[in-house]
Formats: sequence, C-alpha cells, structure tokens
Amino acid sequence: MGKSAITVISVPFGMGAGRPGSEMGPDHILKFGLVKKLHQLGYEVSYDKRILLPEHIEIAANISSPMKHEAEAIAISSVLAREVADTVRQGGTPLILGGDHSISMGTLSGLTQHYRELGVIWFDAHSDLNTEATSPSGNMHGISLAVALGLAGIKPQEIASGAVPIKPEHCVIIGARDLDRGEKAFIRSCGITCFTMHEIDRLGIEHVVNEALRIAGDGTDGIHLSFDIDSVDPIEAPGTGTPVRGGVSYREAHLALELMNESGVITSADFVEVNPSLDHNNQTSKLVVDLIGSLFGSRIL
Ligand code: 5AB
Ligand code: MN
Ligand code: MN
Ligand code: MN
Repeated sequence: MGKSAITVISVPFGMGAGRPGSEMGPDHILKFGLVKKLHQLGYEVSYDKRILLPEHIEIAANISSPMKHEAEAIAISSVLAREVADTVRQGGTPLILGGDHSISMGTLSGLTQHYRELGVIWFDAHSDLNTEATSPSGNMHGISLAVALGLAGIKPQEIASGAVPIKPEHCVIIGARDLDRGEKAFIRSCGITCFTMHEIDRLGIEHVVNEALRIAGDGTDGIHLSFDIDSVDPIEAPGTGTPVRGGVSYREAHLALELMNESGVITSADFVEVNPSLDHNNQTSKLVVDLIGSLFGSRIL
C-alpha cells in the first residue's frame, strides 16, 4: 500500500452473525493501539468515522426472506458504501473495521463505484457464497460475497445505486476449510479461484498469495483485501463467532499480509468477525492490530 492517508471506518454492527459480540470489534481494535501503529509507520490517519444504523430503516426489504436481519444489514451496508465511496473520491485509503462479515456488502458496493473492475482477495475459513436459497443458517455474514458477485437475490445496486458486481475471475478466496454444499457448487461452476487450506499446505502461503495477487490484479483497477479473522487458526484467534480448526498459522497470516504490502497493489481492506466477548485476554484484537501493521509495512527488522 502506498503512503496515502488512511481513513479508518468503524462499523460496530453484529446482527449479520449468528451470535452477538462482533459489534464490539472496532472499539477493541482501536483500543489496542491501531492508530499509534499506523502513525509509527508514517501514515496520516483519520479514525473518527463510525457507521451506525439509521433510525428508520425500511423493514419492508423482503418480508418473505429467510435471512435474519436482512433489512438492517442492507441499511448499514448502504451507509457504509457511501462513506467508502467518499473516502476513495477524496484520495484516502479505506480501512474498514467490523463488525460481522455482512458489512463487506457495503464496502464492496462503495468501492465499485470508483473501481469498476475491482479485484477481491477474500481471506476466510468460509467462502460466504451462500444465497438466500442455500444458506443453512439464515445469517447474513454467510452470503456477503455472493451478494457482491451478483449471485444472490440482494443485488449490489440495491445497496448503492452506482455499484457493479465483482467479476468471479477477479475474485480469489484464501484459507477456506468449511464450505457448504451450495458454495462448493458455485466455486466449481462460476470461475472463482479458491485456495483452500489444502492448497496452502501443499504450495505454501507465499506461492498462494503471489498467485492470488496475480489473479486479482489481472485486468483490474484496484484490489480489495477482505480479511475475516476466522481464517487464522483458533489457537491464535479464538475471539470470533464461527471458529474452524486447521487455519492459517500466526506466521502464515503475517507473511501473507507482508507480501501484500510488498506488492503495493492493495487499494483497500476490511478486517471483520472479531468478537471480543469470545476472546481470551484480548489476544484476537491485539493480533488484528499487528496483522494490519504487516499489511501497512511493519517489518521485523
Ligand atoms: B463468515 C455458514 N457457511 O452460511 C453460514 O464468518 C457459516 O463471515 C458462515 O465467514 C460464516 O451460515 C460467515 C455455515
Ligand atoms: Mn467471512
Ligand atoms: Mn469466516
Ligand atoms: Mn465468522
């Protein structure tokens, strides 16, 4: 990432997840020294933006939808999309702190107003490619990537009028190890690249990340990193609502983000799914601060 100003956007929203707590994520990540770290790395940082649910939302969104809190997730995402689009227009680098992963519907709908051919790296134990028809849980954080790709009933244009869908060939998932049946079918048929834990084990994280950067950068005008903390092994990141064993290690996660920094092609990021109420001694919030540091150029030596 270049040394442009970073605009941190807090999104204390957790209604898209199956259990409460991720709405406390942004305040914890800020409390454990994120701004200081970014300042030390030489960035100008603004961090006073907080996205809250509008008082009146159109609950009428879709009365027959099987999804829980759909209207709320769409409403918060619409506000976030506007803020992200404004940030990009003003030349800032958006760094969004969640919140559950449903908020990335807003991040991506904001970004595509500017980046019409956006590449996306989705770092996650899951693929978040369910639709209203395939979701086993009804939780909005499990359909956000499908929405961004235009594969779900909710369309990016409903979240922000100028938004366009992400193209599947510009989208790379890294770290997957818990995929539902409908998600597997989508991945096989629609042209998304998915590096599961199996590929990380076999090829190594360096190769996987370099490939991801190549694919997400091929014919695109920007690359967004969507980092779900449940990609990291629960031994290192217990503070998350949908932990899955067998995740990327502490060093693999750092190396991945260091490589993304070195590449200089990442244009925005969101870090989501930190749930402080499930954390052990705040280790997950602290880990996220350090991981964001790596993405923005922190080095051991
Ligand atoms: B997360 C599950 N696939 O749809 C579903 O944490 C889990 O944003 C989704 O990746 C996990 O409910 C969503 C079973
Ligand atoms: Mn996710
Ligand atoms: Mn996940
Ligand atoms: Mn999760």
